[in-house]
Amino acid sequence: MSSNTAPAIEDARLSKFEERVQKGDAIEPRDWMPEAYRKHLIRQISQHAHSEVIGMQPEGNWITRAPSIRAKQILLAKIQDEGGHGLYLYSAAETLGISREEMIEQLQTGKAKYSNIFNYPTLTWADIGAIGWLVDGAAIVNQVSLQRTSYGPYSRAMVRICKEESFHQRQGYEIMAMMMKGTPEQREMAQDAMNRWWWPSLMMFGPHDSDSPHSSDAFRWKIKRHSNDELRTKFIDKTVQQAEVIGLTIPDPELKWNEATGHYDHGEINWDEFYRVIQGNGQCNKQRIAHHKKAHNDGAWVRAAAEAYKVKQAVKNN
Ligand code: FAQ
Repeated sequence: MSSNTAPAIEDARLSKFEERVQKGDAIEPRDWMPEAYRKHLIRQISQHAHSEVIGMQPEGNWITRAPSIRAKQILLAKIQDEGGHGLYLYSAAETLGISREEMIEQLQTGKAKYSNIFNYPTLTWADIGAIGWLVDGAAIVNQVSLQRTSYGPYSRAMVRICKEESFHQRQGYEIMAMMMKGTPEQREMAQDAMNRWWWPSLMMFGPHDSDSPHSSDAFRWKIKRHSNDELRTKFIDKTVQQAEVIGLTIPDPELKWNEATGHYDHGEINWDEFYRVIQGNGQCNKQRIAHHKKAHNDGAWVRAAAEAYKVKQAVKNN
C-alpha cells in the first residue's frame, strides 16, 4: 500500500458513512464510523444511562413513605423501569467499545455528567408526582425524537424506553391531579412541587441552541433530530395545557401564548444555576455520587459471583 492510500481509503469510508447517514440508514456496531462520531455517542449514551440510574435515587427516597400500597407498587415498578433503561443504554454504549467499568468510573470521578434534574431533593410526595409528570414528560419529548437517531442500538433502546416513559408520565400526572382535587394543603403541596421542578425541567433540554457546542456535529450525523430549543418549546406547549386542566399555575409570569409563532413564549432560564448544577455544585450532587459509590461497592460480591459462574460454565463447556 502506498503512503497516500490510507488517507484515500479513510476519505472514501467517511464519504460512504456520511452518505448513509444522509439517506437515513441506521449505523450498526460493526459498521465503519468516524472516531469523533463514536466518541460523541459514547458521551451522550453513557450520560443518558447514568441519568437513568442516578434518577432512581430521588424517587427511591419515597418508596417507604408512599401514601398507599397501590402508590408504592407503582413507584417500585417505575424505579425498576429506570434501572432497566440504564441497562439498555449501558449495553448500547458498550457496542461502541467502552466497558461498563470505564463508564461507572467516569461517573464516579465526575468525568461523565448525568442530567441536571437529579440534583434536586424530593421534599414531599407531590415531588414524586412532579417528577413523573414533568421530568418523565420532558424525557419523553427528547427521547421520542431520539427514536430516529442514526445509531441503531441507541435508536432501538429509545423505542422501548419511550413506551415505558409514557406510563411514568401518566402516573405522575395522576398524582398531581389527585392532589389538586384534595384539601387546600394538598393543593398547596402540588403547587409548591410545580414551582420547584418547572425550571429545572426546562433545563433538561440543555443550553439554548446558540450555546450548545455539540449540536452542529449531532445534526450533521443525525444523532439529534430536533434542537434543544425546539424540544423545550414542544414540552412547554403541551405541559401548559395539562397544568391548566388540573388547576396548577406555571411559575413563570412571562409565559404567554404567541399567536405569530404558534407557541408559548417563556421567561429566561437561570443558566447560572444550570451550569453550577452540572459542574457538580447542585444541592444533591455529592449525596447522589456518594450513594452510587456505596451501592456499587455493596454490590461487588454480586459481580464477583456472576464472574465466577461465567468461568465455571466456560470450564464445563470446554
Ligand atoms: N444535564 O452541547 P450540548 C431521564 C451538558 S432521561 C446535564 O447541548 P448535547 C428519565 C452536555 O452534556 C434524562 N448536562 O450537549 C428519567 C454538554 O456537556 P459535556 C437524561 C447537560 O449532548 C426520568 C454541555 O452541557 N436524558 O432522566 C444537560 O448536544 C425520571 C453542552 O450541551 C438524556 O440524557 C443536562 N440537562 O445535548 C429517569 C437524553 N444538558 O458532555 C429517572 C439524551 C446539556 O460536553 C426518573 N441526551 N448538558 O461535558 C441528549 O439528548 C443530549 O445529550 C442533551 C444535551 C439534549 C441532554
